[in-house]
Amino acid sequence: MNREDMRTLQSERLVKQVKHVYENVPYYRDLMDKKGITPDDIKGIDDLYKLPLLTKSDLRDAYPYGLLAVPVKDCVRIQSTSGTTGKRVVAFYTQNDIDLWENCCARAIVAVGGDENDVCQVCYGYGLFTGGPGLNGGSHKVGCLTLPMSSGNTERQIQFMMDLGSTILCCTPSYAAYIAESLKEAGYKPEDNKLRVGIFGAEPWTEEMRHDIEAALGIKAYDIYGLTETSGPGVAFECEEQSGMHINEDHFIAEIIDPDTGEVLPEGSKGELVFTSITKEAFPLLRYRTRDICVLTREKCSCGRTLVKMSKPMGRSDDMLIIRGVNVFPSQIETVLLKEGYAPNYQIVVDRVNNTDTLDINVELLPEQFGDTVKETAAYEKKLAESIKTMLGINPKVHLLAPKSIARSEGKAVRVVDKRKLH
Ligand code: DLL
Repeated sequence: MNREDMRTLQSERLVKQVKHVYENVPYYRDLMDKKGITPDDIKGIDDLYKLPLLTKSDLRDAYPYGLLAVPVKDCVRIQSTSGTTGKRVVAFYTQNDIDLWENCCARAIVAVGGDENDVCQVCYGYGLFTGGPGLNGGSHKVGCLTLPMSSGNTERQIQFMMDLGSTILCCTPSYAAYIAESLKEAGYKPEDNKLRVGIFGAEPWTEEMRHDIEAALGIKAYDIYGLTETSGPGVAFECEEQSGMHINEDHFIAEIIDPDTGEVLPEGSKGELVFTSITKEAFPLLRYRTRDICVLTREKCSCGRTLVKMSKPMGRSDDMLIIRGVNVFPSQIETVLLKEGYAPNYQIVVDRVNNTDTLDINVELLPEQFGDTVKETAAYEKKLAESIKTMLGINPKVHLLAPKSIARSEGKAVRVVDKRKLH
């Protein structure tokens, strides 16, 4: 579709969507009223900037049903974010929303040459996380033979992959690297598997990591992007050119804003990505701040698609970390520490060793806690690690340290040391 036709389509859908939201979501209507805007002010895409921005904290305030735009009886599913904060983000879907979402994922599979002859092994997590259900649905729509593996149990992944001749692998890039390593350990060479392509996303990964995975599995590795709030994976996907992800603009209008002022930045600027869902019925977020920092480009793509492309996310405008595919806020770790009776003197160290994220948490003991035997300290470390695992869903290594052993900062405390070279 040429640019003009796409803008016309987006404008029509936007006008309709703003009315739908204004009439059915009191929370957003209040925000619009506070800005003095009514649906009549939004005549097309050029008026988009007038609408209020939404953030994750709006989602928390309106939890769980406050942003729902249709009656619960019309919803058929929820999905939720990979992190486990007290209040998780819960997204709702009508059957039509599910169909559109799966179509978006199907586009990602078709863009890497997938068709009904493929055997598509989906090892993103299933359940509340959107990765498994999204790519599972997309794979069905394309007509691939779908292996709904979910993540984990790598031995079984390998057995099915080899026995059934999987040609497409869908998982996080870290899990792809782990599968590759396990295949090698089991004595397989890259040419022994039938895999052709991988569709990897849900976390940041580098070009170096892409090359490593491609070589280790003998495949082409493609990026896929999305977030629970906008339905899940498939908001954007890479094509054969492997240089940025095409955004499904007929469903999501993308803007780049200055994260400090909220102002819309000119095309080609680096800033925070904002999405407006123009086709979703149940959970249609308008101008939702993703906190992902990236650049949009409209340069002609050799694949022939005219959809705008987003760069790989280059970081976040908040402090969220993505560790082994799971969204983690340092404040979640702090909450556990305080609950368990530790002082908030800690440092979170994240690294990537052999393409797998590691999470180490250094925690200072209070003077009165210090002095226990090595055995006792090890038991405390284990207990704390378990509490943190319950909160985050991933296993950390906890190190209890002597009082005052973590360097104090003169400015903001350095809570997070991210040694991964992701950007
Ligand atoms: O991670 C959805 C997804 C599943 C995407 C499977 C791709 C594949 P959330 O758990 O809500 O949803 O996390 C969304 O993850 O705001 C980004 O910060 C990050 N993210 C997602 N895809 C990528 C990617 C899913 N390809 C958050 N590269 C987003 C870098 C990504 N970061």
